Parts: sequence; C-alpha cells; structure tokens
Amino acid sequence: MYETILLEHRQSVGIVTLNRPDKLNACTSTMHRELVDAIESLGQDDAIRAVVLTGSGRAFCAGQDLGVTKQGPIDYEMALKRGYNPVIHALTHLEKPVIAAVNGVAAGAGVALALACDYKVAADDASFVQAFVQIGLVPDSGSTWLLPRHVGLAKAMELAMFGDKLDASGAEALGLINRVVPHDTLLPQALELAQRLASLPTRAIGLMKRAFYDGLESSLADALDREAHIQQLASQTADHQEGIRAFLEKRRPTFRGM
Ligand code: T3D
Repeated sequence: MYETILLEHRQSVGIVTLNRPDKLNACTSTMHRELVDAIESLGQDDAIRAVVLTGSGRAFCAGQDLGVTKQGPIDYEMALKRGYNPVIHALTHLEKPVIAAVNGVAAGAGVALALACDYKVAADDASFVQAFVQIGLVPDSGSTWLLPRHVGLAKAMELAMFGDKLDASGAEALGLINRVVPHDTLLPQALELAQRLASLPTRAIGLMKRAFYDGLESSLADALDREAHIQQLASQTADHQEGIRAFLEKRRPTFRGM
C-alpha cells in the first residue's frame, strides 16, 4: 500500500517501519505524506492502542534525502511546512503512546522523528547525529524545541553546533533516549513495551500526553487548570471505572482503552 514505509498491525500495536534501507531511510516528500497518513490511520483505529516507529536495514533514518538537491533548488520553508512539520505534529498529537525503536544511525531530522516519540529505546549500536551543521543548515523538524527539552540547553547547543555523533549509551546518559538494549533484542523489547502500554488505559495515556506537551508551554496555574479538566475527562472513561473496581476487588484491572 505504501511506497516508502511499511505498516503492520500486531494485535493492538501498530508498527510503522521507515523502508528505504539503501538510502538509510532518508526522508522524501512521499515518505512524509505516507507517515502522516499511517499515523492518522492508527489514531483512528480503536483496536490500536500503541505504536512503534522503527527503520529497516542498518539505519533508523538519515534525515532529509540529500539526493533530492540534485533535482534543483528547494524551497526549504515550504518543504518543512508541508513535509516534516506535519509528521512531527502527527506523532506528538497522536493520543496514543508511540515508541521509537532506534535500530541504527539517526541523523538530522531522523533524530527529531525519534524525539517526537513518547519513549525511545535504542539498539546498543545505534547513534545520533545533529547532522544539520555539517551541511550548513540549522536544526529543524522540531529539533530546536525537542532537543533542549530532552537534554537541556547547554548540551543541545553542543550537539547542534559540533554535529558530533553520539552513541546509544551516551544518548541514554544525556536523557535523549530512555533505554539501550542489545541490537538483536530491539524489536522484541520495543514490542513488549508497546504491548504493555497497549494494555494500560489508552484514553488516560492520550490525555496525559496532551497535558505534558501543553504543560511545557504554560504556567503552573494553567497546568493546574488543565489537569483538573483532563482529570474530569479521564474519570468518565470505562477504564477508570475498571481501575477502581479492580482495586476494591483486589485484582488486576483489565483495561480496554475506552
Ligand atoms: O531539505 C529539506 O527539506 C530541509 C530539511 C532538512 C532535514 C535534515 O534532515 S538535514 C540533514 C540531512 N541528513 C544528513 O546530512 C545526514 C547525511 N548522512 C550522513 O551524515 C551519514 O550518511 C550517516 C551519519 C547518516 C551514516 O554514515 P555511514 O558512514 O554509516 O553511512 P554512509 O556511507 O555515509 O551512507 C551509506 C549510504 O547512504 C550512502 O550511499 P552509497 O554511497 O552507499 O550509495 C549515502 O550516500 C547514503 N545516504 C546517507 N545519508 C543520506 C544518504 N542518501 C541520501 N540522503 C541522506 N541523508
């Protein structure tokens, strides 16, 4: 169905795989369109309660396909507004948990794709490069917002200005990612995490995701108001009723994502 990505449903988990391995899964406008379409379709599918984003072959994503520059001048502002930005928006606004399973090198906008996911697990041989500076560009695709929020301003500036490659354990130590696992176990471990998230109250997780993002840009007073509002929404879900019943009945809850 798609040209540049694969979309698979495994029980209640959607797996999106960037699939241009010969180009290290570098992004094209087709890939942008297909990613937005796939993410939105997973968002609309009630049977899907968690998503994994990964890459095929030896890379996660090498950022923009630089071969495209051979085809003539690029309107970068338009390319970002129509291409990358909607992908980052789709990932961060999907009210379901998204796990990045970083299987190899992530460069430029490829790092931003991982950062826009809610949990990042990387193979022990994965690496992260703010490659923009090496080609005279600035971090984009949300990197100037996402990167300092993960690692702090000083480290974000260092990574962006020098453009040095960071290995997986260094990325974990900085807080860029959550966990490093042996390469061969990456997908099974990412799927296990995703299945675990998919068994939790999906509506509550979606609401907390929205609140965390909104909270990054608001005052404490606004956050307090927002929490009161979304708690009201969460309290109206069947999963909340089930959580309370299970607690009182001293059993494990069975959440259905509703
Ligand atoms: O244009 C806009 O819309 C603006 C948006 C910009 C967003 C951005 O992401 S800008 C940043 C773009 N990305 C880069 O600058 C990264 C370029 N790639 C690299 O720095 C390195 O390839 C890597 C660090 C990612 C991996 O290094 P390594 O040594 O493991 O692999 P390699 O040998 O460099 O690459 C292997 C092949 O993949 C090679 O092709 P070949 O020689 O085997 O035919 C290489 O050309 C190709 N490749 C790697 N990255 C890209 C790519 N082809 C097209 N675009 C790439 N980004």
